[in-house]
Amino acid sequence: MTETASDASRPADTAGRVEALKAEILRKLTYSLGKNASVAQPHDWLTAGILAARDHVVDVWHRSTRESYETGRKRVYYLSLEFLIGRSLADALNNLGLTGAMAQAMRELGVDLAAIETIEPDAALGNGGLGRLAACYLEAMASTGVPALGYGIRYDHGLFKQRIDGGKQIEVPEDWLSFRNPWEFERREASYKIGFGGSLTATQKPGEVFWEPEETVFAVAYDTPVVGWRGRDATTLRLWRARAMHPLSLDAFNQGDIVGAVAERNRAEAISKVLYPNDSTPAGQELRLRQEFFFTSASLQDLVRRHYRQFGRLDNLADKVAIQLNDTHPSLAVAELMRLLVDEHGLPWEEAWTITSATISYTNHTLLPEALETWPVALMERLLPRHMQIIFGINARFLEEVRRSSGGENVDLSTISLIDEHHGRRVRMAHLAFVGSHTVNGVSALHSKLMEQTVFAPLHAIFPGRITNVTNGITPRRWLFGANPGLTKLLQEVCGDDLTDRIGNIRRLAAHTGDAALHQRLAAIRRENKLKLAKIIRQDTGVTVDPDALFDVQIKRIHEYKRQLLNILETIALYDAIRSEPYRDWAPRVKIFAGKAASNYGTAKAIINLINDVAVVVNNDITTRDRLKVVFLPNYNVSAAEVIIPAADVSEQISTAGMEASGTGNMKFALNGAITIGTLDGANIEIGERVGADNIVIFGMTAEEVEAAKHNPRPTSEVIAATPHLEGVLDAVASGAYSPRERDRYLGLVEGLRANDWFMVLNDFESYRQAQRRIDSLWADQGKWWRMSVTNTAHCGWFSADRAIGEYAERIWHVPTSPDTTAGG
Ligand code: 4GP
Repeated sequence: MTETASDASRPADTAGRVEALKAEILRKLTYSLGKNASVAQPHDWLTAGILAARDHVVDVWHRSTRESYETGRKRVYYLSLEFLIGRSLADALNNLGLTGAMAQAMRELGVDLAAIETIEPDAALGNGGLGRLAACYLEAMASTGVPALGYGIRYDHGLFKQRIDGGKQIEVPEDWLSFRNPWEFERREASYKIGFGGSLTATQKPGEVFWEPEETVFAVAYDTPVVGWRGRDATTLRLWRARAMHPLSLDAFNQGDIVGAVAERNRAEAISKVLYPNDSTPAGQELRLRQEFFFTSASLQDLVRRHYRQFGRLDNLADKVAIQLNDTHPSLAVAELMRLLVDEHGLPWEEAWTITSATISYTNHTLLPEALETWPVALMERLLPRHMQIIFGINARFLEEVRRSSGGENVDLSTISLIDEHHGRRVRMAHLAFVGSHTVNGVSALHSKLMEQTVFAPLHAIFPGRITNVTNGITPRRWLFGANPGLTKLLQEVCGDDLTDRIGNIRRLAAHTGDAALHQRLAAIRRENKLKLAKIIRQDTGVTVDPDALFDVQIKRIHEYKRQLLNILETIALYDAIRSEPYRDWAPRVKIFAGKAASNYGTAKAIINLINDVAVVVNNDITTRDRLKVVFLPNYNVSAAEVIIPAADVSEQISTAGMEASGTGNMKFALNGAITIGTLDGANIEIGERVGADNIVIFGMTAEEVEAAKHNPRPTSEVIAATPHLEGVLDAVASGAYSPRERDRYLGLVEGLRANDWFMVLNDFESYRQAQRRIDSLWADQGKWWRMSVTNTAHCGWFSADRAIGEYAERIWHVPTSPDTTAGG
């Protein structure tokens, strides 16, 4: 571990710091862990290091929370069912400016900091983009001085660990809490009752209802401080754990019913047991709804109580509180806030509604129909009777208002109703969130436009101006300064030391686009990063790859719309082409894939299998050995991304246009200097606008063309016949050329494609293949390649999460950010 950006620009009393840290670590080791240095294991050193770092974070945290409390500043509450945090130690040290001192302190104690950092569990309380975005935003709010709390669930088991066995994905439970979590603080006093089921009675007061739940569980808070850049501020991640009211029935136990004695406990604790995989079947749906209500109710009770304690009134809630719903999972917040205001605090409905809709805002992260949540009315009535009643109340008033103001013309009320009557009466959670929010945002310009034109078109017509766009952002602290210290150091040399405070200054790099000496240094840094990745590839897959080959990377959840299938089919075409013309000067390539498939998503799992099967054939073929390698790295997670992204030459962002809401991986790659091969989808478009059309490789159908093709599909046989190489590739896969021991393994996959090219894999194949050949010729001209790479880095500072948070703060939450830290580009 070397000195990082934050250390270097702070000439402090390093020696004194190192001594102090050493003493702190040893103290933690001795008195918190009860260990003597001579017998301490790596995990003991890690915990001692975390506890020592945590003390520094806590100092900042207390100051931040005290300040925001004393000044009565407006706070942001970010509700998210997912926080994909990853490891925290390196990030916290980096932000505190303690990386170098900690490394030195550990070294003097005989410990390698970099090595122990890699045994920190990778906290995976999320499935993918939406969860990682939440984690980036908490850090960015801490870095830009926005007082904030993130609310979520403290799952015992996060996203499963993935093993690859015989080419297939095997899911193994994740266990990040098994050896306690040294970052967190349990808050027994912050414990709330969460009710389910039961009966309703109207009280004397009009509109007020008394709800007597049939079942009650406790939500107990666990707080983790998140420190921002240079340790100026910290935000809080408050995660809820479910506990039973009566953990043990002694009666049952004494009668010998051992299982029955803990039944209530098991049922209650199941709520925070496991992260719910997305793309799931109806099985377990009730548990998912229980999770959603559990964390939403606990969070709202908590923030209302805090507000009331501080201000003694609720009419000013919207002035002091901004609630951001990260997708629809917490959209019961609309009904729960109404319930708290009307039933518990006795506010009249209309006033409660004004406060609710002035406080809440909602971010949409996907337009895929299967991901738009709806819940059966019958289930809601059974599990959350009062909330269902409130939702009916909101709906009735809303529809009445629309009917009145439109004079009954031109509005099909069934399209805007919160209840979908077509599919057995279901509550449309996105509509609930939309109607209950003052602002609704998409996550890229295209996505926000499509929200207006498609899924939300009827609501948009009624509330024009409610939809806005905030293009996603990523924290440069983790994804550039932390993950790529070599590049950061060079960038500081060129753009100035204060680059880390003002990422916008990265544009200064643009003046050096053609500097050959700079190119060489960049190439050397990339090569180092590639060597590091190559080592991991060898360890995890046994495949040896050449760091001088082009590293072509696609890492993300495995999904048909993300089109890993398109990538691997094109890889097969390339493999065939190299074999038929082995004498040609092929650019050596390593195709790197990583990602997890939802456990019940058969097609995604088949795609993983196919990639691995293709890898076996290609990697063992001596004719192509030096030109092409295919690698599937198991167990993709945040830490893996931190190593892979700085080593990438090409970033694959090849979703079917109109289907990837934004993407955030695309931003991380481009900022680190990889060249994007991508469709005109999500934030790719905005990356292209910033770096210029010559510095990104775009291919494929546009969102409009995809839409048109769906309505008027061209027969797939025609597409295949018109596309060179495609028939051969499909035949090879279907006939078992890559699965000789199970020849029909991919028959279904290929037949599916031939039957319906919903994701435009066949339609975009030729365009993608040509784009890849364009990549080949660009790579052949290294001067040009590095000019492109420099241009990407120089113009992607805009994708900083600080810019995104600045936009949320100004346009949605109406809270100030610290002027000296907002970094745009
Ligand atoms: C993801 C979107 O698929 C991705 O395009 C976007 O960048 C990310 O949210 C953050 O906005 N959606 C999810 C999900 O992760 O579960 O719907």
